[in-house]
Amino acid sequence: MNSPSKSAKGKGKTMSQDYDDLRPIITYRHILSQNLGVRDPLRVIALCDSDAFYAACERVRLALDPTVPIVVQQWESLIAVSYPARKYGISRMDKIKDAKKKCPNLVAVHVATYKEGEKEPGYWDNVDTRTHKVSLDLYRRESSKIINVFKQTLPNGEIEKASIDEAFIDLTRPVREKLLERYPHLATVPEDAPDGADSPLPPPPLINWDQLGVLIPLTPQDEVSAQDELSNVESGYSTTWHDVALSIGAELMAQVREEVSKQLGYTTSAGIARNKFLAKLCASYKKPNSQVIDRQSILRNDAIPYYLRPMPFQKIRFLGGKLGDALAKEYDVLIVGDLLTISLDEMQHKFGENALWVYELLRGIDRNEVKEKSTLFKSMLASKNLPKPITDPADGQHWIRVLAAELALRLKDAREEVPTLWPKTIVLHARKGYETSRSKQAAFPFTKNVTVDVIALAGNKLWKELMKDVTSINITSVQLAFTGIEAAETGQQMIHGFFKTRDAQHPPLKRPRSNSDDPLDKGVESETPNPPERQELSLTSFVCERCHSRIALGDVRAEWNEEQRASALAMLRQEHEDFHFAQDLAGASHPIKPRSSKPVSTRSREPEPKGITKFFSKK
Ligand code: DCP
Ligand code: CA
Repeated sequence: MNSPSKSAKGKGKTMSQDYDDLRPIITYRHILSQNLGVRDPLRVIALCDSDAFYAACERVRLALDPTVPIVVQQWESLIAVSYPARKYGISRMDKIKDAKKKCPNLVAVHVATYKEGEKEPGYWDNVDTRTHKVSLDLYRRESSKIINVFKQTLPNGEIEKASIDEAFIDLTRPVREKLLERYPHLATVPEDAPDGADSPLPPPPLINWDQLGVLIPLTPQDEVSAQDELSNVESGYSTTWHDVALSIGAELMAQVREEVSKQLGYTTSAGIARNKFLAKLCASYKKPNSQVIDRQSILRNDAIPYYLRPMPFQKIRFLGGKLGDALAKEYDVLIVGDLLTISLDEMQHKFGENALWVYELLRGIDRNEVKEKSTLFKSMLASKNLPKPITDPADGQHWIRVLAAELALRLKDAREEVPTLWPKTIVLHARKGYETSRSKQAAFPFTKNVTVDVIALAGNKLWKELMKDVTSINITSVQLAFTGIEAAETGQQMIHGFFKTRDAQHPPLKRPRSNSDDPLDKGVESETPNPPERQELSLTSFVCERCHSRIALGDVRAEWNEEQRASALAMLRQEHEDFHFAQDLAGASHPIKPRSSKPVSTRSREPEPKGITKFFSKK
């Protein structure tokens, strides 16, 4: 089934043996299988990424015309630049005053912030990092709305949120349904089929790719003509059933993206290919620095070699960083094509058995599943790096209130989806410089209505304990977190009743450590307890939701400003995510070698990484 068919030629060029799985023979058994796994030869995966996301959220919130040049700033830096603003040469690297020089009628929105005394984040005048705290709540909510449109429009698609503005969509099942609907003759094995269900499908129809998206060319020379199927036919290209599946996937994605645009006002870019790796890669086809937005790119299997080969491999996300460096150094090479000459044995000899996933990635193979991740996170963290350190213990309360407001809002939003959520523990961390932080924690009182006041009260208590017996302080970072957030499950209907009726008839179920009187005021509060995404930019460490380790910057330079630290941390986070990705890939290729999935809290408890995983930061 994996052997290349005779027609495995693109434009008369010999397809190298390196890419030998591009035209698998597809049989009736394949198309009729209910079990659409990662090896399904008709697999179709999309990655959808919102264009200039934070800027688009602010544009929609302000009901501005899409042609208005708008940027989102955080203090003096830009964090998102709309495409009309990019026309003026503005990029994320610019400072706000330079951006305004480039485009005098630029709309600059400062990201919402929390400020003391306010329950909700807002857009205030005179925001100051010394008194305010960034809120990404709007972007999280809009992100959830987009995911919900995906889910409604594609009830049979599997959707995995990949970041605040990206999601993978497994289109295999909805595509299969459409395929059988459109070509009903595929649903029955013909009586004269030589090998019964294992007979290959009849030849596929020609495809009209017009309106379906940007077709990534089969060869560099095809750039211009590739949109036209006729030219492919003339040049000897023969369509495959996988191409048909991709074209149906493209139709579905066009509908989904149209819905997002119609219902919410966001444009998106998508990549459609046979797996996650390729979908993500081709979603940004020609995107950097270009004005092309609101479009989707399609990567046919036969286009994979020509697309991947000339690519500088260190530009590929997972092959950037230390692993890419090591490969480049070891083999003195630059592009994917160069690495194709390295045998699997050789790579495994140098980089360990798990090098198989790199070997396969270079050949456009990725067997990672698209899996919906639980939106439930066990903890919520609000944190602030203090440009002006706290030296008087009495000043801590200002920040506790600000952080409490964020936790209150996030819990409120989370409870919109799961009304019975409650946090078991509240934790306060305070750090001096870049030393290890001190922390105190306590059981969080059971309260129906988790208001800013309730959280601030608990936080202040911890603060006082932390400051007890301390004569001089110099706190540069405070974090307030809920941990052990759980939803009341079956068997606890009383809790449901309690939350629903909002009266005091049912006393709160006995919870360990419950110790407070409820201020039984109105209003059930609630958000998706999203991972602490980019709001943690100003920290020097983060807690990974997957392995529960705290990942800290090893080398924080005193002269770094907030942005430099933020960018170092963002790189560290990316690297750590890549580490997990590498593990997943290794796991997918080598199911016999899973790593312990036990949560670990410190680095020292982790076994030493082997082979390729050592190139990814897990600290
Ligand atoms: N973001 C951020 N800091 C960064 C990178 C991104 O705060 N260093 C935020 C702002 C972005 C959002 O994340 O709007 C999504 O990031 P993308 O890299 O997808 O960038 P955009 O969506 O802004 O632009 P593009 O259209 O190029 O995807
Ligand atoms: Ca984006």
